[in-house]
Amino acid sequence: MSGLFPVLVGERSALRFGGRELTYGQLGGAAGALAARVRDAGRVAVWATPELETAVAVVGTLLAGRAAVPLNPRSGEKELAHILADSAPTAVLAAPGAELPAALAGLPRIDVDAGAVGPVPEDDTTGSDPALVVYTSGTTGPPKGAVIPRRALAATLDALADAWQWTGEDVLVHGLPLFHVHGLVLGILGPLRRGGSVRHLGRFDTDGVTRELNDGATMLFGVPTMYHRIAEALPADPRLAKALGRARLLVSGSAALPVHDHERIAAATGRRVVERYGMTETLMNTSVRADGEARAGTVGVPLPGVELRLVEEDGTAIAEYDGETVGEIQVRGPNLFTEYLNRPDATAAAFTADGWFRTGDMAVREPDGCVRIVGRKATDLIKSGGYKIGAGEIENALLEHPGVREAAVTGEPDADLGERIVAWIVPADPQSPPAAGELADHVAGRLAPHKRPRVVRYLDALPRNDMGKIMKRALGEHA
Ligand code: MCA
Ligand code: AMP
Repeated sequence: MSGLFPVLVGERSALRFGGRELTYGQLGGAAGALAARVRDAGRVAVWATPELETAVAVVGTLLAGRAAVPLNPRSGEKELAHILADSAPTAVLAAPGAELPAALAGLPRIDVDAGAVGPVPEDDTTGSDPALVVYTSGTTGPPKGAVIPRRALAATLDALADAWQWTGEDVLVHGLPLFHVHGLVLGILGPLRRGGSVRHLGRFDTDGVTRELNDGATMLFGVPTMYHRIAEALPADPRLAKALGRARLLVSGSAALPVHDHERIAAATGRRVVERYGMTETLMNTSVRADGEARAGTVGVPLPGVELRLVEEDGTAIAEYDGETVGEIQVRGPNLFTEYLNRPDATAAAFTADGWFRTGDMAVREPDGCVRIVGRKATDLIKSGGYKIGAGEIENALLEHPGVREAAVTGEPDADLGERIVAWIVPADPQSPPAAGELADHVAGRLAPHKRPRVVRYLDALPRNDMGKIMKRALGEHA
């Protein structure tokens, strides 16, 4: 392999975070210097704040042939303890001055120096070597570490370059977090592999999008919540409409973008949002192509190199492209992860005997081959703000609160977040149930703020079937 980043020299802008910027030459120097410091490390954790240093840390780790474990800097103590015990990093890379929680105190800390200068090492790692371990929620239990090999990064980014006519001339703007595939792999490593530029907003807001698209940015990546907020802001903000109208490509992913938001954005800006479909374990599977017809409500066609099929409950593949027959999406290809770290059972369960990965997403194929996602197999997975959240891990956290006797967690439709997390609580003492805000803080502090319940409903008992299993569908009737 010629290396993941072919162009780490020259004066062209590689990364801009607010007022701080690195050219390709400077990025090569800083990442090269860091690579020399982590060459003998095992896996390294990266304290993934939305800053220049996170990008330098990940690029330097990859140049050294090591694997990076991005950490959500808002992770609560329980989540962080699990990730550290499971991934066993030998050091943590962080921006100088970043305050690290006590859970990280036992690890050697390496401050990332974005101004350092070192030689860019030869890239002698192979395609199957691990590049990233990204933690992702399942329906129950703590998150699992998806081990993403180097070849998957190259394969997915090159396939997207083909689908989106993505080149080194493109300037990407985004405000996504850097501890998931969307913001880190597509949003940072993507432009760097192409030799293009990325401007990160620090945090998403429509003013930042307007400013950057008016100042030469050509592409925007976001989750549906961000496009929903754009659609809401457009009627009162003609500058935003004009800026979006200038963009070459607006891309949405991580969850379904409602057709209503597609339509409002198209009507106000003349631009159609392109949807792509991916997953932490598979990176990107399908996309609407830049040279194809934009179609609201579909996620486009399989990317080059990705094999995709729809499968019935009994394992039979669906041959019809009839827009009606629903099956589970299964995929195969160089874009896939290799395993869940320390979880051979979960890895085995995720694949069919003949090597297809079971996504758990349900879809139909349109007559023109486009994939339309219609739902998910597991009702215990919630997509809120583009984050995948397992009901089980929140229930476990809630049950650790002394005021909670029983807990069940569901997702409810939400115009902004797609789904909002609802906690159904049987209080230990019905006379003084724990307040909703207290339970939200409890979950935010143990897991992560985006996993906190947005609504809490109190019940005398949870509806259960004869086997004692909670009937989540019946909970809706109590709303
Ligand atoms: C609020 N906050 C709290 C609490 N309440 N903190 C501690 N305890 C509390 N009780 C803080 C939050 O941390 C946050 O801080 C701020 O208050 C607002 O919180 P929240 O309301 O949750 O944020 P939001 O405005 O609703 O966020 C919307 C969002 C966000 C910006 C769209 O959901 C987001 O960034 N989503 C992106 C998800 C993503 O990247 N998914 C990719 C995974 P502060 O604002 O300072 O942070 S999927 C993937 O990778 C696959 C491969 C794919 O296909 O893409
Ligand atoms: P994650 O595990 O956080 O990487 O999220 C992956 C999941 O996000 C997929 O299995 C889908 O359910 C969902 N997803 C990603 N992109 C899209 C999209 N464009 N439309 C609908 N769902 C999506």
